[in-house]
Amino acid sequence: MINICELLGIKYPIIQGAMAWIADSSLAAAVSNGGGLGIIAAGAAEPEWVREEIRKTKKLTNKPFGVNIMLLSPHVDAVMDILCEEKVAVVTTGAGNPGKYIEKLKRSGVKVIPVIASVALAIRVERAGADAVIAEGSEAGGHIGESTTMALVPQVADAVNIPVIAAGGIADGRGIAAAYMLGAKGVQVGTRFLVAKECTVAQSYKDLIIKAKDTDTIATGRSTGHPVRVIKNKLAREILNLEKKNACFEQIEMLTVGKLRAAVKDGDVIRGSVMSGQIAGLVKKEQPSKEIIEEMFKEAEEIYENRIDICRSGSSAHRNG
Ligand code: TUI
Repeated sequence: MINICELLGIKYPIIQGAMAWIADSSLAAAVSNGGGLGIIAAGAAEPEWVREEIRKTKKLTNKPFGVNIMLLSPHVDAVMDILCEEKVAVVTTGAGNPGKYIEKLKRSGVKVIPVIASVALAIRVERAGADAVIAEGSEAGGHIGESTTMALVPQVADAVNIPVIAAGGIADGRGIAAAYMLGAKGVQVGTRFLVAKECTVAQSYKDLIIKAKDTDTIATGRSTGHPVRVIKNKLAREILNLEKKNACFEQIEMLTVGKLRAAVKDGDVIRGSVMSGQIAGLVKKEQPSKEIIEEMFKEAEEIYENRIDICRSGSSAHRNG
């Protein structure tokens, strides 16, 4: 099976998570320059914004980078055309099945790596020609599926013959090592890059992530069929209250319109939507992207070198220990 670093032309098998409104040319270029695969998050942005960010990134790095398309965006078709025209190295997709776009992307020389939250979708996108899949567990921030990373990754790894990249709950070397033990060949990391020096999100957003503890995130929107993991703030509590009262889809949607932008751009971390993974409690300081990547892989390698024998009393591993 092809190695992720060879497939993508990168030094470390790490992809930066796509964070809508947040991951722009500044972060994408820094991650790619640091040896990972930087990603511009197209989210639901206007197509011309995406083209501009691609061109800015090309000026900031000569390394490969990618663009993530959120498939619920009203601009998907136009953004797909731009990605083919600009010959972006890699496209990751989220929040849907990218099947109908895969052939065109591949014909334009673009590698396609869908983010999936189930075995069924992993199999479908492999058949449609995906180069790899990102198996994202529900520990992740933003729009999530039902399965945890621990349960999803090995099941996807058994079901497909393309490389599986683990996502959700990974923010240090232990997370990387664990992902590999589950059958992953690479990792996607979002929450830790939120606090990267080159991440342009509002400082109050970064501060909230750094302050967060293990139990500070919650999934809102389960009742609408679009669960989203966020930091528990005033907005999250209001949404959860509405859901408890069985409010209709429109009422809940109305409360969330423009709220991610409010948190990311205006720094309103009380009434805005502060998307974050459960691993925020492990994220302690702002650092350059390159340092984050190097630190994570150094930790993972140390774990590998000093690997602890998994032993039960009387096993040979224990006796030799
Ligand atoms: O897409 C993400 N994370 C995101 S997208 C986003 S923007 C947004 N904001 C509010 C509501 C909705 C989106 C913020 N975070 N991660 C990848 C991901 N994809 N997680 C889960 C899925 C997913 C879920 C269901 C993919 C496919 C799917 O079903 C498709 C099918 O047809 O089976």
